[in-house]
Amino acid sequence: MSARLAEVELRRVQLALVSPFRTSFGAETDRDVLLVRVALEVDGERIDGWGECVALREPVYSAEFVDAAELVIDEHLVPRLVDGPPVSAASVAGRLAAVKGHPMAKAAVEMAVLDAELRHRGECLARHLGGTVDRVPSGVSVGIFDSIDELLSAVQGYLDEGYLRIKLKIEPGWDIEPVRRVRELIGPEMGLQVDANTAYGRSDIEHLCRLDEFDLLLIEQPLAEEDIVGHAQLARASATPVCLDESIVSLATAADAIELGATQIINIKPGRVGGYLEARRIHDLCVDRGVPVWCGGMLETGIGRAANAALASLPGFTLPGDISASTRFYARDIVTDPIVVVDGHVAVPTTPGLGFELDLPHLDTVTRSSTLIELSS
Ligand code: SMG
Ligand code: MG
Repeated sequence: MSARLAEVELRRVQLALVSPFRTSFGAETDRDVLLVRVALEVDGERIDGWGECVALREPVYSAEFVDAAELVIDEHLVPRLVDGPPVSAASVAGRLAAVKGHPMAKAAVEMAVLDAELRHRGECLARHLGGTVDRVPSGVSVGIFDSIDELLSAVQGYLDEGYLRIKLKIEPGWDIEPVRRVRELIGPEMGLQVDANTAYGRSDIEHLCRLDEFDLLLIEQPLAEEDIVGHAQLARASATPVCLDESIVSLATAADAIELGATQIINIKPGRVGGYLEARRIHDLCVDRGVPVWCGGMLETGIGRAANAALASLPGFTLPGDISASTRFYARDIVTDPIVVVDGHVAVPTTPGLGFELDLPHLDTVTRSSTLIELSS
């Protein structure tokens, strides 16, 4: 296949969340999403593909943020794909490698090219990546509340919706007691895990070991992104498996963290590692090393969630992912076939491309800006 980049559009979409989502780094009340549309010209035919950038409005989860992602795509990434050899999804990462960092921006571009390429070939993402199941178990991520009663009522609602695993956001002052009470509510069998989004330090290791009594599946990213040694210390001290999220930004960081004993499970987020193809390489490495993985979430719309469900159908994804229903965050999605949870599972999309169709009239109503990038070539 010999494809040329014929057009690139950057769209900013604003979606209100059905309720605020509070983590140790702040509260999200709406999502400012950057979408990338590419038109590929293949054998005289034009085919559109869409990608979703998972960067948040502010650089509080990681260094990236959505304004910066839009700028870097416009001024530094797209120009590198215009001149030179034909464009293919497999070659995007290599062609963008001279630009340091910005994995979420790079991932969005690669995703759009991949979507167009797969649509052209009539192939779905799950098959392209090597997925082996037609549905994946669904977990839900539950934010921090003002009171334990509010937390328990939210968790009860998610149990009623059939989620198979609960993840609680924690921070200093909101950890042992909320976890104890939720464990009491959900019983000993239900999967439960916690995510601190870097809110603790090495001096908290003893305190974090108190979570051992709740039989958690894992503790996610308690310490700073850079603190690989601290996570290894915690992993030695605690019975709860340590799982890295923010620290894993590439195949190489994953390999190092495993070797150093800093992560016993890995949360794979395609945006954080530069795309779905790097995500698959991390999956393959983890299978090889016997490290379980699961698919994280960044409050994606139906575009990113469809692709995440496809990724999670690979055999190494042995733990439920943060692939909750569209209605967990959004009253109305921008796709015609939003993710739903049935018997605790999400269906793996089988349609060509990433596995979604856009609700274009609705997308237009939530679009705040749209820019066509000048392709000089
Ligand atoms: O997409 O269902 C989702 C949210 C999952 O908790 C989630 N994501 O650190 O894993 C994480 C967070 C990052 C985003 S918080 C605004
Ligand atoms: Mg996390």
